[in-house]
Amino acid sequence: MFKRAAAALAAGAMAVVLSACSGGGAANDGAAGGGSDKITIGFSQVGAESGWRTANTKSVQDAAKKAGVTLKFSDAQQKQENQIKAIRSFIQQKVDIIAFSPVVESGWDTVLKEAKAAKIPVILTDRAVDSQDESLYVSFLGSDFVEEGKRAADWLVKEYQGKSDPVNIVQLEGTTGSAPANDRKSGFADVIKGDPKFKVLASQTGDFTRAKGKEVMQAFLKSQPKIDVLYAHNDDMALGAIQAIEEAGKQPGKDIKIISIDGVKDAFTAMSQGKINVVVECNPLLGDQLMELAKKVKKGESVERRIKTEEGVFTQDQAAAALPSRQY
Ligand code: GYE
Repeated sequence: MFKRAAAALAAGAMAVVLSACSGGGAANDGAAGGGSDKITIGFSQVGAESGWRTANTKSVQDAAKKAGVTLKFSDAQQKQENQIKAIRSFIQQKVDIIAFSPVVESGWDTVLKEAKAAKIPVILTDRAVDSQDESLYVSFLGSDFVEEGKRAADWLVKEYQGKSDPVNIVQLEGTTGSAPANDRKSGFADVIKGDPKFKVLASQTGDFTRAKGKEVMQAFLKSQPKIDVLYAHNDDMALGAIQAIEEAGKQPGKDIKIISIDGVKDAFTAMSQGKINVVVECNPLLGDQLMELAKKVKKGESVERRIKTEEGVFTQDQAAAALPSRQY
């Protein structure tokens, strides 16, 4: 049984490799434009660290199927070296397009230059790179994380309007060096710096996971005598922190107000129970847009360099009503 499944898998992998060779092979040198309509995309995903990421992976896989795109999917398990390896392997396989969501912002120039030399266009999805050379990728599709951080802080400013007591904040940061962690932190800081009553007492990475979010929150609760607000860079860390807060005998959403980002179903459930106060939405459903973009790039059409996702902000009074229609 297992052997048969393995053989079928191997045959499937061979078929994928063969179709990739005939699609993007000698006829057009793997370059954008020309050739057949068939597209092969090599997609290097960050990992499976969060509910957001799981929804994003599903969206990309489903959309590829729907669009008739051959998708070579690789999970980097949150490691940049794995992503670099995956991109090099996509280059060797002469895929038509490389798409990836960079785990961190820095350190991509060398491998992106290799892709450029092989004439394989690169689309950034979800997260940006900090490369100065803009010719290294054709487009960046994803959210505005600075804006998300600002929206999180805007809620806080409103919530404490007219009050002058200090507001003690702890922050759970996303993966160190990642675009969403950097930008959500700076967007938030930019807004609250206007009022000295807002004090960020402690800020540490929880790597966008529930387990780490819980662990770091436990440490915050031990080291900080009074915490008024938790700002978590994603829902999974907020959900982990909620466990830590409850285990410490405090009420999340009341004793400690919680601001989170993403808007996955579990966070909406927690919000409808009063445990999260506000969620800034970040949409993971990028698959259809990515396929559309890839097709245009393959045809040699010009595409926008920056495509931003549209998203909102949800408060507790909206949570219960919005829950049934959440898609992720
Ligand atoms: O917020 C988090 C995930 O890059 C926007 O990564 C994404 C972030 C998302 O792990 O949950």
